[in-house]
Amino acid sequence: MTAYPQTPLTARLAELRADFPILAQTVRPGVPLIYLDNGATAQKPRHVIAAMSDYYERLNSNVHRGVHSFSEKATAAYEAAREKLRAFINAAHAREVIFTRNTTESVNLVAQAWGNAHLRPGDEILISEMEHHANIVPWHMAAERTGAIVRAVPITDDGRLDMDAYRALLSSGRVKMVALTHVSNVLGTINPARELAALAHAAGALIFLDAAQSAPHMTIDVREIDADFLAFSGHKMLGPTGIGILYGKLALLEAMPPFLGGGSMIDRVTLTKTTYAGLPQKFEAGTPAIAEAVGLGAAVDYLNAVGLEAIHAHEQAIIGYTLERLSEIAGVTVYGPTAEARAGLVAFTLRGVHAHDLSAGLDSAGIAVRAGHHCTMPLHDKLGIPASTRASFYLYNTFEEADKLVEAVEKVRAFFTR
Ligand code: C6P
Repeated sequence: MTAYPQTPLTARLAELRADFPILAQTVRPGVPLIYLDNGATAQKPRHVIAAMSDYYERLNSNVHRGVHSFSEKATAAYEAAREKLRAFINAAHAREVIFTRNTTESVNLVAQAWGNAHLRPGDEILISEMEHHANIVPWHMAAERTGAIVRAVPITDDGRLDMDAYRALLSSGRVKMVALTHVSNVLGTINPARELAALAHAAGALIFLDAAQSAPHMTIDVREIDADFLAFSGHKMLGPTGIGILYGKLALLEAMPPFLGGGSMIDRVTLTKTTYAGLPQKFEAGTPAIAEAVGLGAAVDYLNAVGLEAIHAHEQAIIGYTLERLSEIAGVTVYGPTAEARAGLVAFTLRGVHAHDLSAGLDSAGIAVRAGHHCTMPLHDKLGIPASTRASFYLYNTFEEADKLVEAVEKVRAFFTR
């Protein structure tokens, strides 16, 4: 039997896995599910599912509207979830935590509300070659509206941000916003958030961090990073779909005009004029995703109970092991940096086999991975490949599953090179 590396979660893994009902499913009779598509969305523990059912069974009402008891209870549950999210990222005020639908909406909120108010022709927005489309397209749209220019920080050959090029781009003196991913959803690269923020600030720019792939897997401290804005999605961190977070520094959010208009975000409306509510309501128009906020709060409780540091260490050990084993397979090319600089995901290609054929082959072994461009077309262009196959791990994944992945890749290779 293989002696696998020990991680802070090894001893609890069976117990943790039992919390996730879907992990007991089979893909087809006799083929257990090996879920390695956590970068796309994570599975949900019973605690999250139960918190949402409980909300609907015992509390359901609209928030911030009624003075009746149930509305007050629902509002308290919704605001308690906001407080959990505040503590999760160590924001100074709960008012700095805005509930959105997902990371994508959070980026759009800032690109529109902040962008329209602050960007002028010739201003520069810095993104990077490793961004997800969610952190590219809203900035392109902002540039189209305002005459600002989007420039991209290149990546190095080993898939890190080119820090010299970043400094050089910042030195134009025209950069108003730096919008970068904290962790790449393809390369797995963990970018040096604090250093990126310090350099942006020294150049007079703000920084927006896309934490979609970091917040679920490592401790985030917005004050330590000194992030101006930071966004992530509930569904990638054991929570439900339909809820995400935008963090923004209080003064910035207060000075921004609203994003969407409607009920709940107003102070007073006449037939000719609207004045707006304070934070966070100003950015939460309409009935919000209440049960989803409660579910996300439960996900935060769960992650805290397991421990973000333990989760990160576990995933780093699995990714290190997987990278080593993948490198034994002829024709496999792995993209991105070495294990120490990356989160628990790996995108790779297999010579002569399209990513979709590879992932179909893996599916027949019960292994769920993602294939395609992963919403990072510019990155795939840069890498010179149309598509890749990505395995992304989470706290409940095992070394045995990593072995099964490697064995299945080897089988697909053998099949295609017969
Ligand atoms: N990446 C993936 O499989 P939403 O869809 O809004 O919840 O998240 C968008 C997003 C933004 N930034 C990064 C770095 C991301 O990875 C994602 C989502 C998924 O890689 C689905 S495309």
